[in-house]
Amino acid sequence: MSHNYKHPIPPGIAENALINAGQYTEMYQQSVEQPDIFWGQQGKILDWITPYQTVKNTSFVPGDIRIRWYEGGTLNLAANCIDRHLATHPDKIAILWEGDDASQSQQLTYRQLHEQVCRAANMLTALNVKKGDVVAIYMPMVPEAAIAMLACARIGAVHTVIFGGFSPDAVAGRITDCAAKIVITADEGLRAGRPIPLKKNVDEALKNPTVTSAEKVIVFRRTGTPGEWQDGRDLWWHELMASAGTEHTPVPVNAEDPLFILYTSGSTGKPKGVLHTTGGYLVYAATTFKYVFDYHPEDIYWCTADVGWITGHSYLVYGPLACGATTLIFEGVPNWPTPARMAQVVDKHQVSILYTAPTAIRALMAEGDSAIAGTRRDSLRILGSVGEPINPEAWEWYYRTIGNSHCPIVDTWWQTETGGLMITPLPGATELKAGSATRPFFGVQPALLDNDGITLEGACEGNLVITDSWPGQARTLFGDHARFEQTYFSAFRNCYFSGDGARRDADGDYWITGRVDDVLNVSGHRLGTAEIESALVSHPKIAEAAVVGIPHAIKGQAIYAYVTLNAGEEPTPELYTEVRHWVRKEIGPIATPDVLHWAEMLPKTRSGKIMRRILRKIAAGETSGLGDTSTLADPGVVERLLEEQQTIN
Ligand code: 6R9
Repeated sequence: MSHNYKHPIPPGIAENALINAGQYTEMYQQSVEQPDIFWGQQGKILDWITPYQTVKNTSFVPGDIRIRWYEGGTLNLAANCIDRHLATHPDKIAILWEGDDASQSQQLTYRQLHEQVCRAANMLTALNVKKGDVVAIYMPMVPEAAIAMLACARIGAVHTVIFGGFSPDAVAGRITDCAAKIVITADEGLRAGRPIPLKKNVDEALKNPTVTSAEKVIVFRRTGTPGEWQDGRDLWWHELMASAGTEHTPVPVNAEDPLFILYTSGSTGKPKGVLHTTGGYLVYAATTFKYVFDYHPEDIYWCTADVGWITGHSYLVYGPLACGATTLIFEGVPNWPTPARMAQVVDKHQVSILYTAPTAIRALMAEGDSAIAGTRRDSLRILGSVGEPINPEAWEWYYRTIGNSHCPIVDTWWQTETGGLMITPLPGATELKAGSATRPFFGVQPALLDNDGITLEGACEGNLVITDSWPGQARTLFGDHARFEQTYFSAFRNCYFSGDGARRDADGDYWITGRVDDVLNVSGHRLGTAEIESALVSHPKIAEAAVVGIPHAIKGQAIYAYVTLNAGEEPTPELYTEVRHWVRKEIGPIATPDVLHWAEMLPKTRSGKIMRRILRKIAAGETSGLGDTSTLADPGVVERLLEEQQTIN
């Protein structure tokens, strides 16, 4: 089957969808021709305390990068996600929680969520957290993670959620960078039956002398094993919550007041603190949620992303709750205790919209029919994919096996920096092609440029940029607007550069080809090669390191690290294990190199630049097409590396 084969919209979908093909075309046109009118109208998806005066005030001109939406408007995010639904559906389930162990589950209605978030807001206020203060959240996938985020938003505090898989050093770096005053964590997390020592990691992070801002640690009790307790600093969540009041008036904030900072990897240096503000972000999260998942009030929606990533922010918590939906939070992993766990959760909770990642789909596909054993999945209506390009084989399997060939798949391309979905099908409007993210969402103007910045027309492949602002766009990098301009607006004039490459076919559909910079995507997690290299060279025995990605059947990409040892050091099997463990400790398990290649020397140009293009080819086992190696300082080095090429076992 050709990869350009179009799947027609499955029967019954377009008739009942919020947007059909004709409406998409009309609305898209208005959204780009008259953004003020279009987004002015869409802004009404929220309740505003003071109405906005100026819808769009943005510029992508170098030296004047300005991204402001809904200026003059004031609102409260938590009130939009909770309080306003109390009038219409107080007893609807807001959060449905499924534990790692299937015997544990929990339901929180909007009324109950309101009470919890009010208590948590009062708890934070009692600890002297004020509007604009930063709170770090390092939590497992429990409702309290969402409650903590919403409580921050309710009092105008800024949260930074740190993925529970990050190491103490990575936690310390983030807390220091944004000067978080409070850390909210759990004693332990639980995944696939294994405890994750979150509180112990926080203890270790806070021992780091660079961390001076964190005054208190609030500990949610999940397993009952918090480790060492530091009186005066450590406080139990359940004790504070029990003594906090259930009444709380949401604090009005300006549309452009910060909502959260989320650290993400770039091609250079330390992780960047991507800053999102309140009004535009929530309008965008809510509208994209509503239209892209074709949300209907009776839906049960499940996004499998961890709350520590942008998908967890926009589509586990904020988008769905702003729309008054029921969102399922799953603590565990899709293939434990059986490969059919994901399908079982779908049946058990009658999930109608499922949003997951290609890496999970490929892992289940590898299990064959046992991934769906004993399940029906007939509650499903819409499927979604996010995090990395989905290969057509995985797409077809998802469509046929999980979705019983009757659910459209929305393959949503977007990024931490975009706040919400950017290029994606709409269920009732878009014919699908396996592996294509298809068309831009309302207000999104993609373009493909060649390396000289020339706009390419028609069917072509190039660097994916966006030529005008949209409400969900990140406003800056926390504390470093110059780096924001440099990273996203300097490669190509007057547009936002995504760092991705894409192809556009003759129908005008987009196919994302992956990162064109030094960012890896391992199981849907973004990792900078520079970050891993810097962790490697901080090991006392390592002189130099270069990290590249290689194709991997399940993870998408695997991490291949070339390592040069200091003179006199021997590459032993013990050191191999130790170095992998070192990176794990420095960053976290997701960054552990799959392969170490002990290299006597790295190929460099005469000016000393490491030739990554060549290293990528050698790692992938490509012996031909290495291109011009004559500029290398020592051409013989390539031959030697080729002989020692390592494979993943
Ligand atoms: C939402 C999220 C962003 C990078 C992005 C791209 C890749 C995400 C994709 C996709 C192809 C899709 N990516 N969705 N590539 N098709 N549907 O994942 O944010 O963690 O910041 O990663 O992920 O390479 O640039 P983030």
